[in-house]
Amino acid sequence: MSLSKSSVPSTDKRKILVTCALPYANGSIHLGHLLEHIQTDIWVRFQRMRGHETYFVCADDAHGTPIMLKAQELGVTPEQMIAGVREEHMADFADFHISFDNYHSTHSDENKAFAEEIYNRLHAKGHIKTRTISQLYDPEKGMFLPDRFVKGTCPKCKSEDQNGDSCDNCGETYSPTEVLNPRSVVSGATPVLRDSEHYFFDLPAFGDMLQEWTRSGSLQEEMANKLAEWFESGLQQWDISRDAPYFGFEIPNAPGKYFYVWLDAPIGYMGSFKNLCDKTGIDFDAFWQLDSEAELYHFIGKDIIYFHSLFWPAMLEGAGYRKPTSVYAHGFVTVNGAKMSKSKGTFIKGRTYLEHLNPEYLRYYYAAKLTSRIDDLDLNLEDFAQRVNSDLVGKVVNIASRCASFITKRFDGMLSTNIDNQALADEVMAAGDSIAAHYESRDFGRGMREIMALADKVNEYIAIKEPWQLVKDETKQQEVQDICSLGINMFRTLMIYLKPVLPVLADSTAEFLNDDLIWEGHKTLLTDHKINKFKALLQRVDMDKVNAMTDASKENLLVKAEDEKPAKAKKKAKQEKVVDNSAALNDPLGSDPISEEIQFDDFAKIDLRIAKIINAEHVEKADKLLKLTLALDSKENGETRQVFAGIKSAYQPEDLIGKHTVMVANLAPRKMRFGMSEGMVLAAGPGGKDLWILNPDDGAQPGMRVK
Ligand code: NOT
Ligand code: ZN
Repeated sequence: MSLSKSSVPSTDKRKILVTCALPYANGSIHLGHLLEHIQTDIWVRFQRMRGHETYFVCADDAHGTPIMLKAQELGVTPEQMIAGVREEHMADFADFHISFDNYHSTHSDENKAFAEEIYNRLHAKGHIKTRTISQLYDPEKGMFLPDRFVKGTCPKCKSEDQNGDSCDNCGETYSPTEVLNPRSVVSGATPVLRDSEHYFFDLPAFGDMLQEWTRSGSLQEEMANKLAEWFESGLQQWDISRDAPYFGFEIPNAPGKYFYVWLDAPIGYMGSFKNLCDKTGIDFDAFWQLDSEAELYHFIGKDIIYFHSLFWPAMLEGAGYRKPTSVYAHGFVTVNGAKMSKSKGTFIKGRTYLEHLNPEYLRYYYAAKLTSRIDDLDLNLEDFAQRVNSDLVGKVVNIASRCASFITKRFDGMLSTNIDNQALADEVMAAGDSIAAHYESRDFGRGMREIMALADKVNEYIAIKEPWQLVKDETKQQEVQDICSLGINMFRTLMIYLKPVLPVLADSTAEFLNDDLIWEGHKTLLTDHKINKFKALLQRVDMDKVNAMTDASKENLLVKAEDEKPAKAKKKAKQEKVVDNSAALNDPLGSDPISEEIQFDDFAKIDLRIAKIINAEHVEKADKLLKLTLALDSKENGETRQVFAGIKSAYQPEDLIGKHTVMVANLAPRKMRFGMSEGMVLAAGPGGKDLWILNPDDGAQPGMRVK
């Protein structure tokens, strides 16, 4: 199918289904996700404005080992965790004005039904193979370990504490079985090799079909090139099963085997759309059946091209469904020229952004820099402020603010019947087709430049005419009304063009102009038409707020060095932490009534347990500290920890023995002047003599998780 649809007149009604990649249900939405969601939303809003039947669906990607383990860590069920995260994601997207028709979850009945159906069809056609493979297994936790859950010494440079699949120090990539002194990140146990039968999808059987699909002209050039490379190096069978325990869907007739998260993730597009169809009566089959005339587009990041351009079309083909019309990949977001960094405060969560800045600034900045290619996009924060201020406030909104007050005060809000400069009006109105073509081809940057060039012309026209001078001359009143009316009209046309990018500004403009800013409106002018009183439409970006946002995003200044050279830097950060935390320990309650805000993620990392104080002693030369021995469970000879706690002002050691306390069980051990401290004790109260920990009869049992 050809994609040069820009020539298709907007009256030729298309059926279009659009998706964004599904965010994982165990992390927050950040500015990287938002590039994709904003890009897609702009495209979708444009299509809707042009009158096409367009649906935009997404979902949380809820399955897999990391999500299962994270829920365990939090002491909640995976279902509870993914429900909470989905709420958070939906609120973030809504606040960036992402206009989904549906936001579902891959852990849904619809998705289960489609995953089973597609698998069964592939199986029936002989596209599923089984084979026994050997993998690292955590004997303590009783589970197979994905690569990223194995750590150990790099087989090449011998640097310690490296990931199971690659070394941060020398860059070598390897298989987790090659790692020296491997250990499970989950339990710390030494993994063992264990055999298990796995299910594979026979991707090579679809080689010819995929090559043809790639050549159909519907893919970005860079993507087609990437695919050509993959074809050349040969397609491999794809491992689609994982052994229990796994959070996902069990494979039909394969007890204890689950679909790998990436199998049911793309199927989640269908699941979310089906859920929408069932709620609204849209015809699902019209979009997914083999001979469907509807268009299907997936917007994704460049890191997941393989899944969407090989596995996914092959699965659809094998199961008798239509294939995507196209897959559109974008690059990554960098901030100030570098990878987003937690220590620099440039790993910015959507929510943190929203707490400081207007979402439409970001929508515009991304639009202004987006192309149809897969290049990375740099969010340079100075440039961001400057560009938004100069284009949106200085050029576009400025037209309205220069003209509106004359119309309101002198002409009772009426736009004149006369067009002062037809040539200018024609030029601005005629640009609609070319701007539409840029939207259609996702060349938003070119579209924005064209709009701003028109705004410059309109501003020039107003500057030359100087209505603020003419107004002083009683004989020139009609001229003033004509000039300002044309200005207001041109502002309206530009806002029609910008509406897919700036839906809220467009709404307030619509209210100001008594006009609904439909796309076709760009071909007409408002004459003899009443407008409302002008109110400030958009504030300038304040650089102080931008800085406040990056400050709020700085996770921990002490780990600053981490971005530079991982292995060494981490050690340095640990040493610094010793100094920092011992101070906190001596003053366990701190003096600040409100401490620095942390995100849910930070909180989720803290493992709080009830521990029993089995011994407590004075520490020589320490005036605030007691040395405690804590039992982490009620077993004889169970795990114990030595912790120095600053609670001497409230308790004699002998009074503490036998009492219970809440402790942070996963705090990295810190070397203190008096010895190692292997955790932190939590007590409540204003300090001094008034500090409380738990009595054994408070009901909490050692080992219990708190939260
Ligand atoms: N959760 C994945 C990610 O990389 C995206 C899944 C997109 C859906 O964040 N699927 N496919 N194919
Ligand atoms: Zn190495």
